[in-house]
Amino acid sequence: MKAAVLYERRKPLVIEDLDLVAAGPGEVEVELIASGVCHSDLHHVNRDTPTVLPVVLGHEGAGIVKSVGPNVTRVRPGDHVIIAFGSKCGECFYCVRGMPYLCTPASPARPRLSRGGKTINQFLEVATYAERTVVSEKNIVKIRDDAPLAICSLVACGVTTGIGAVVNTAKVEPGSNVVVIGTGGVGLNVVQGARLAGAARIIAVDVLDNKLEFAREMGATHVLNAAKENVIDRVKALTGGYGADYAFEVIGNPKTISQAYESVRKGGVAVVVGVSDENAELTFKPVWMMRQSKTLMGCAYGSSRPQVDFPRIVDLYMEKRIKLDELITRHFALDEINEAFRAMEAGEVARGILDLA
Ligand code: PAD
Ligand code: ZN
Repeated sequence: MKAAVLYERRKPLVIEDLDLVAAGPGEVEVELIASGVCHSDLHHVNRDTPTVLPVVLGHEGAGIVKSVGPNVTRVRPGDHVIIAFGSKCGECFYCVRGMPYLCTPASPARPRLSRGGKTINQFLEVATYAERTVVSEKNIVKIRDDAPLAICSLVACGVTTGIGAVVNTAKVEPGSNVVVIGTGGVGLNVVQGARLAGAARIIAVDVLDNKLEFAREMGATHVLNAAKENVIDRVKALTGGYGADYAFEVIGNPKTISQAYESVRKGGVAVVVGVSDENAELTFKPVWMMRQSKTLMGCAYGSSRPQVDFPRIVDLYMEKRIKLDELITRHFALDEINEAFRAMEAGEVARGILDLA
């Protein structure tokens, strides 16, 4: 089966035929229908990270169950599924506390991909830039048959992370003032999460006007172009001089993390969603943290529990309470993955999606 392999950092992915194991005990083979293209994948191309190469990237996938290994009870062939990324062992310190987004498994997943007998790693144990994948049953979330499967692939990362940051991590209350810094594929979902939570003002910040247009469509009440305006001054002016109740950083840059922290009022909460460079450092004066009683929090995977959150998010979409179609600006074939990365980096798309079927 075909997949997109990263052999070398800062080099294009290579489309190759790989060998995929048959689903073993507790594993499920999925015929992938689509995979969203997330900036987290591109970070591993552009940056030096702990991810071991060669690797098949992609972690925002949905598809149809092709076969199941022994002892699989959650799904059967033909089921429509969204694949949750990262290990989800269900047994570790974090999983048993309801925090599968921090899962720290006792043992790693077995190698499932190879070429000429040499192992190729699966990014985040899922590797969705491929025609098929084999993953643990625990990563598989069955969804309703009437939901459009390709569009629902975005629920596997961007939508769940963005909405989850608002609803699960920060627990934004109705009437809050919210700032979202960086309104790309994930930030746009923070915007719609804030709308869902009943935020009064949703202030979208980006450096590209087309992203700010997308943000308006997803529910932003105000937009700021950080390349042209002073973000902190404008946020204060829009919030009675106080600052926002909540700010979300959805880029992964210490400068914009500081901006998020500065944008919130005394007692406010700044949430870091963006993934910064491995060696990036943040400096700030902690005395103000005390004086202003501010909170700075991290947010992995929208603090989500995929088995609970994915079906809920799909229901919200099917009831037209959230928008997913509008997030998809362009479709690409698997062998256009490098072009999809270029379009994302250039800021041309809200979200790009690979059609894999
Ligand atoms: P994206 O490229 O679609 O969006 C990033 C946005 O930030 C773009 O619209 C840019 O124009 C904008 N931007 C860049 N610099 C600035 C700036 N200085 N001021 C304002 N806006 C700016 O990426 P994405 O939405 O796919 O991902 C965003 C980040 O979130 C990225 O770091 C990714 O790795 C991270 C992420 N985190 C999780 C998680 O679990 N926490 C999950 C998924 C993605
Ligand atoms: Zn992602």
